[in-house]
Amino acid sequence: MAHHGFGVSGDTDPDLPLSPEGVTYHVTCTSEHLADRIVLVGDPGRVKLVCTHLDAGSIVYEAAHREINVATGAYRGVPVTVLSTGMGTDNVEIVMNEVHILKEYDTQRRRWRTRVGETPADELDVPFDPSTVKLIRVGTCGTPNDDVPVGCLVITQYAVGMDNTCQYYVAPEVNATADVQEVLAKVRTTSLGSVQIYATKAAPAITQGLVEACAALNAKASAASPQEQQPRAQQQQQWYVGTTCSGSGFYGCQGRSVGRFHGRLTAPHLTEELGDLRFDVSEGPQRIANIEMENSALCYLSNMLGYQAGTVCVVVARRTRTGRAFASPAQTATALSNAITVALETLIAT
Ligand code: R1P
Ligand code: URA
Repeated sequence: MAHHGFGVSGDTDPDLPLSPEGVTYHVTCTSEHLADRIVLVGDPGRVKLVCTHLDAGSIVYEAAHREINVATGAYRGVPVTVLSTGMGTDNVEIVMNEVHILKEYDTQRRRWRTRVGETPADELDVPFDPSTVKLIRVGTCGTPNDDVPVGCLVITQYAVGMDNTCQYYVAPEVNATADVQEVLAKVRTTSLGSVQIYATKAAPAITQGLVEACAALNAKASAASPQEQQPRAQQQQQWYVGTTCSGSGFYGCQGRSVGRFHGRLTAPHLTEELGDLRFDVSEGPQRIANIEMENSALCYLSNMLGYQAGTVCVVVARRTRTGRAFASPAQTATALSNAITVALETLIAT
């Protein structure tokens, strides 16, 4: 396990906290150990689970600090880093800033790298292509959508931030498009009109890659001979593409009123209102598919940086007008294993 060297030399920049060895303050690794392809998970314990899907014996680096566990190995020979964010968009903000530092700050020369299309500072300055950074979140979520059962995988196309984390960053360009404005305007018609909200979009290539990987997973399961005992994780997997809402909490922020909080929420009918929305975007009619706690900041900040990001989540809670259910541990485990497979396949295909 790696450890911090902070405070050793006493010359750490408080606005760019890097140890003398180039280790960032929260994500405990150097640039060398952060692959371009990154799987993000909320639960720190899920890092080990994702690692079981990587090539045997491929883990070259592991570290842990607070809720952020890091492991770097390979999937089908391609380097991949698995990183936990912990719960919430505020943690994603920390991770995204430190991924940005590790990818684009030259710690030896103490300067930011130029990007492709910009004039290099000198012959040692190799221009960086931000689109090579690909991040896919593999999470769990609830759904307000009566078309979506528990155990289904939700693939994000549009993103709504019900948190305020990104109000501190100037909006990425995609947010000004008619499609994203359509999503935002409709969501503002709900109780969220009194809360600061924002909308953005996942990287289209990641959304498409996840859809194709789900189709390939099911084709592989269908092709297996009936006599062949199919592992549970290879049975047909349902998936759904839609808009993901991210809350800054799990309970009142997602319309759950518990005990003495009952009757004291500003948006008590949030799930019904979100479940009723219909968007008219370029890809066709679209609905809110799920509610979780990290995707909005991942997509917003990645769009600002030119990185490609998206999310696939297992639906564990169904809270719709027509039904309520919670997934069994077995349903969750099967779908999570499939979500990890489709995320890894997408990362190496795009
Ligand atoms: C809440 O239980 C947590 O689960 C979901 C939410 O986004 C939140 O982080 O995602 P993860 O399973 O990735 O943590
Ligand atoms: N995670 C969430 O954030 N919400 C749910 O309802 C389930 C999982």
